[in-house]
Amino acid sequence: MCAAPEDATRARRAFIALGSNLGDRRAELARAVAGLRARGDVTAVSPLYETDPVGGPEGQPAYLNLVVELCTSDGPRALLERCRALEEAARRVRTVRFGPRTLDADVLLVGDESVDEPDLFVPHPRMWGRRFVLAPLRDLAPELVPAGALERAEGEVRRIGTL
Ligand code: GSY
Repeated sequence: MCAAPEDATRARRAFIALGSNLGDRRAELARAVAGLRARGDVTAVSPLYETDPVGGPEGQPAYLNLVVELCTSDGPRALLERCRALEEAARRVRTVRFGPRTLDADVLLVGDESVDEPDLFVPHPRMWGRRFVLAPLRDLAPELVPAGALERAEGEVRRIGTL
């Protein structure tokens, strides 16, 4: 439970993953974090990681990844809309599936809610196998990452500081 400023009853702890491997990656992430902060419900930003691409075409550039924590009364769909707006603002064009992108924003967790809809799954279905998600998530919320999950997950990650 998180203490929300205006509506403590509906506020939940939520986590959004951000990644970029095209253009000025750090600037893309900084713009996205600023966009999320505009609503006033961001409570923490993880350290920044440079990460090997998982999936997608061979030879993609490395990603920068981080996780943002919110204490929010927004539900999963409202958070998805915020993520999509950030991706649009970054002029992300979907070409190759899992290919390079200026910005990827994914809803990971929203309190203990589960959503299973055609365009929205919460918890994010692939998060438990991806080190680029679990490493920054563990920095913010170690109790949410099961023992051994980070070690079993795919992809090398290097913590490179903060945004
Ligand atoms: O799912 C998010 C986009 N993405 C990433 C990413 O953000 N980081 C790394 N390291 N690999 C990725 N593959 C995909 S798809």
